[in-house]
Amino acid sequence: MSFVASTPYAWPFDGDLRAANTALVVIDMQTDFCGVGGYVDKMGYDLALTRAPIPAIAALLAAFRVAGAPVIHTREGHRPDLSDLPANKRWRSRQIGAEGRGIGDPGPCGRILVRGEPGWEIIPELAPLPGEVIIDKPGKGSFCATDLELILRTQGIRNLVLTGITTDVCVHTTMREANDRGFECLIVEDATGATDRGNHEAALKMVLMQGGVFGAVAPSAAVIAAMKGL
Ligand code: C5J
Repeated sequence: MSFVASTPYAWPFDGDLRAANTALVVIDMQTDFCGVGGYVDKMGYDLALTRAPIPAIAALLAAFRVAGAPVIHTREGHRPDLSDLPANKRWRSRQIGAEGRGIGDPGPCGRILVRGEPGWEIIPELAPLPGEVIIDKPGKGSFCATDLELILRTQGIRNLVLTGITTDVCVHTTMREANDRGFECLIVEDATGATDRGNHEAALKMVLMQGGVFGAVAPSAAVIAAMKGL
C-alpha cells in the first residue's frame, strides 16, 4: 500500500496508489486565466495569484511523466459560433473589466475563451506532451458535456490529483463532480490558485470538513515523494 502524506487523511483512503490508476489533472492553465492580456487580466485581477501554481504544476508534471502515470489537461472554452455559450454566462462576463468585453468578444489575445484563439491555449510552460489527454469543456466542471468520465473508466483511473486554476471555481467544481462519481480526489494546495487569496484558502478548507468531504489536501512535495516511491 502507498499513501500521500495529506490532510485530513492519508490519501488515497485504501492505499491503492499506483501509476496506472492515478492521474494528474491540470485544469485550465490557459493564457485567458493566467497570461497577460487574457480574460482574468482583462477583469483586473492579480495575475500573480493565478500564475503562482505554475512551478508546482511543472514539478508534478515531471514526476508523473517519469512515473509513467497519466496526465490529463483541461481547457475551458466555447465554439467559435458560441452555440455552447449560455446567454447568462456571456452577460455576466461582460459586467466586469475593461470596455464591457466578455466571453466571445475580441481582446488582446483574440476572442475571449473561444476555442482556437491564442488566449485559449495552454501556457507554453505547461504545454501538454503528445499523447496526453486534453479535455475541452464549455463549463466550470470537467465532467459536464465532456468525455472525461468515459476516458477515466476506460483507462482504469480512480485516483485524481487535482491542480490548476481556479481553486474555487473550475478546480472545485471538478473535484465535486468527481467525488460524486466515486473518484478518489486529492487537491494540491500549492499547485492551485484563485483570483482571490481568501477564496483559495477557503476552497482548500472546505475539503477538510466531514473527514474529507470531497477528498484530501496535500502539498506538491508530498505527492512527488509518493510518486517517486511507486
Ligand atoms: C473561471 C476557471 N473562473 N477555470 N474558470 O471562469 O476557474
